[in-house]
Amino acid sequence: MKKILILPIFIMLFTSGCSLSSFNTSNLMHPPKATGEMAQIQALIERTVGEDIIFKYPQNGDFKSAIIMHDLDGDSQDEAIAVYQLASQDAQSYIMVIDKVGNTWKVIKTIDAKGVDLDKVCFGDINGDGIDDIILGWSSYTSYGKELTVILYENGNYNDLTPEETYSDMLVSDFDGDGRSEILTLSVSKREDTQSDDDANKTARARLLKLDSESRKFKVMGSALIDSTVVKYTHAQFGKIDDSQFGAVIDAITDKGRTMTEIIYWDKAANRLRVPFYDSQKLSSPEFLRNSVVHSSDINNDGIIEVPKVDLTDGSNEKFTYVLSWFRHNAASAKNDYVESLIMNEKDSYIFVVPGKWKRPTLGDYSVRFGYDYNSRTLRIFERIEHDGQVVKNREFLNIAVFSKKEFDELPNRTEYQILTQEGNRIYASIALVEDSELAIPAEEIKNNFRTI
Ligand SMILES: [Ca+2]
Ligand SMILES: [Ca+2]
Ligand SMILES: [Ca+2]
Repeated sequence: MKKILILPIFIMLFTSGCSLSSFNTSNLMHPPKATGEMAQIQALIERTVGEDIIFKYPQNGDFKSAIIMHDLDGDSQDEAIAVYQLASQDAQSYIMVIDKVGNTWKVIKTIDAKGVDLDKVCFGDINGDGIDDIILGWSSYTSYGKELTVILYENGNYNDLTPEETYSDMLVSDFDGDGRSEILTLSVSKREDTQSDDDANKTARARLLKLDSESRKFKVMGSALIDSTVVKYTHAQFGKIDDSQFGAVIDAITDKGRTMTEIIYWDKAANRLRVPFYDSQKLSSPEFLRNSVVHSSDINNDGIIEVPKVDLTDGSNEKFTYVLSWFRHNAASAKNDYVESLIMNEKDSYIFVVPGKWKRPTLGDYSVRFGYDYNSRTLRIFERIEHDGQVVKNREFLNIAVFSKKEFDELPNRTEYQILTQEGNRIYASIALVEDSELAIPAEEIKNNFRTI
């Protein structure tokens, strides 16, 4: 069953890596001509403010269109928000809220925007009335200075508030479980921009902002240092991090071009924001640092987000053959629990899901080590078994290799191999090297866990 779940998800991850980058570079400035309701809304905007306008498309986030539809007043019908600039004006954009009254779209409110270009639009119930409010983030020329506008729907009016905080990336969700959404802001280190390496510029910070209904101001509910080597947050999601804790799982790129993951959650009992991977000595969170762009994801569909770790196989190079392992963070124990792993062999184009039996600790203390031999294109699998602290076995017990048909036919011991699959002139085969391995798995399982990519 595991195999069926993990293989498609894994392939999806890799292909989505490619499609993501092509999506980012696609030119969003030329949308398809609006039709239906969209055309009516666009016509209304142009009738109201003139045709010479520049629509603002959010550069990041889930909503990337010029006119965003969302139920803003709780009537179960979508209203529309549009951000635009008048071609005749510099450095001023406007936010327009449009509602369908009867059969006709009407402009309900126009607000002077805080910024010119849109970074991100999010929705969340900031004031706790059960209706989503609008959170807009504005682009900035610095990587940390993006400003926020929050538009609340109150007593039939749309009122805008401006939190004082700026951000590099943000996430809107109910972090403390009180039914109201908070805004998590992430700010990268200012070191790059200011060229100043003092403490204030060196560190990066996460802040959790909550609306105080009395003062109508956003208060910093919690604040914590986060990895200071991050230059860009690439993938922020909110969800379950273990059986009982919700939190943000954020993948990011470091100044060395590596991928890392930060987990940030609200610890209700301690009343504070927690960043479990952060190492205050290193000013970074190296726990899940990796060279491959693999994002955190609920890899096994159990509703909990797993975080990937990438280990080289011995003698290999990450670009070709590596072990991709998934962990879930356990907030109570502050440990990372192993979930699944697989071998990714990009050189020979296959993946091999590490059998459940090789998970520790089912047979006492053992570990499985993977090596890759370039010349023979062989994945070498070693077992190391300890009993009572003594190494009792340490040996190579299984190989997976790829051959041309001719090479395979000429193998003196080819009858000892099990053919996993044959593609064109390529034969993928496995061979058990010892007969009494405690880690031996049935030939059928090897075949099931193997897949070419
Ligand atoms: Ca609300
Ligand atoms: Ca909340
Ligand atoms: Ca999961």
